[in-house]
Amino acid sequence: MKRRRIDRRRFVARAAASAGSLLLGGCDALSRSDWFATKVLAPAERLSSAAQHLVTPRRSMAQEFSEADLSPHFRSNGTAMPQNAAYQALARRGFADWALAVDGLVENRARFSLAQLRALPSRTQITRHDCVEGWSAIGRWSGVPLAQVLARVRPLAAARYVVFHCADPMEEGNPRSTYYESIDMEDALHPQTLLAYELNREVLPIANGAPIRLRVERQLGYKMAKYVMRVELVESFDAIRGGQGGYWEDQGYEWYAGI
Ligand SMILES: Nc1nc2c(c(=O)[nH]1)N[C@H]1C(S)=C(S)[C@@H](COP(=O)(O)O)O[C@H]1N2
Ligand SMILES: [Mo]
Repeated sequence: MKRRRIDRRRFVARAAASAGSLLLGGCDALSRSDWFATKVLAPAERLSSAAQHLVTPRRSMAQEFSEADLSPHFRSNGTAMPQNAAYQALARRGFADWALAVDGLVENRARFSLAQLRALPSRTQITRHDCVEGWSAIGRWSGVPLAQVLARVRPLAAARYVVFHCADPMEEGNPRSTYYESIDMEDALHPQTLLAYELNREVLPIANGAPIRLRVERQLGYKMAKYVMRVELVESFDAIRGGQGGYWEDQGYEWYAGI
């Protein structure tokens, strides 16, 4: 697998964030998101991966906001209701029979009910979501850190990536065309990486990915898989679907969508 990084985008985003936040407040800051700015700003010098790592270590935390910064409404994008009969049957019963499968390169493959996920240690964070379509929103997310779930299945040393298989088919009439995404172990173990089951103090709505959706806060919106049904640990995603690590990546988007 080729590792492609958007070093320039991340570098410029930081510069734009520090300049932009002084000038803009509230909704203005949102509509002119950092990501948006990086798209229209002139290209800066491209840093090598190593240099980039020194400037913005991946372990750093994404910015967290206060209640006062919350967007009045957290919109839905992409799928709002999976066209999947099995999913819809689970939804009708409030996901009481739903279970998350965690398998692949782990010592103990396991299934977790929603109640079991909710019983694990949780984290709440108010963060900004940036979509490549040019909108942003600030939401309050609660969920279980993915690291907590991984600790219970014990990844094998060979595991390098975590793949999220979703319920929603992306091509009409093709049940195998479901959305999927992936992240590396560094992001998987990051404290802000959550399997979120609450948005703005409410049970996660179906439009935003019920019963659980991924939050991986230092990346763009399309990485944040909704309707996650299965988490698979792999050494490479060469053999998974289009081989690029995600539904949008298979259409040419960057795999590492850092902001
Ligand atoms: N399963 C699934 N996950 C998905 C999508 C989708 O269509 N299906 N859209 C992605 C995109 S492009 C964005 S911006 C966010 C939107 O999340 P929201 O609906 O909570 O706003 O989810 C991401 N995760
Ligand atoms: Mo998006």
